[in-house]
Amino acid sequence: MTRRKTIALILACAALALGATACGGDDSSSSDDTTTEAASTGGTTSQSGGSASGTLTGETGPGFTIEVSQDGQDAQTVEAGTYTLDVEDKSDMHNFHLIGPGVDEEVTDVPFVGDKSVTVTLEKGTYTYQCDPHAANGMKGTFTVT
Ligand SMILES: [Cu+2]
Repeated sequence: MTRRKTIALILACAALALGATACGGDDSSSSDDTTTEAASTGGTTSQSGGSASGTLTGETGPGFTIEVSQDGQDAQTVEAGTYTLDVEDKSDMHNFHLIGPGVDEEVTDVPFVGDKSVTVTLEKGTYTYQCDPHAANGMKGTFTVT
């Protein structure tokens, strides 16, 4: 009985000691998040002519998800230009709506199910894609055009 207690105590101490050192040594790397987000350089940049510069893929449904991807990856930063936007609408309860500088395009409406393709010209700024009935429930996303 007494033996057990002693062992438990020793173990507890060891754990405490370990915890203490772990905590102590942990403070070294509070990286300063200096995001070089460059307070936006002036507006006039190449408006790369009329030709399509790529393809974006949109997907809405069948669940409460919506996304835009480029080259198979979630689109987060996209270069300005003209794009073919292929939207796959997998549900009759969701739509696909793209909103941003110069664009306010409901590519598919709620009852529509299937694929639709539109051409969009993206300018610098932030674009939001959403399902209108469920945007408030988080069924939306954004990407940045640079
Ligand atoms: Cu929806």
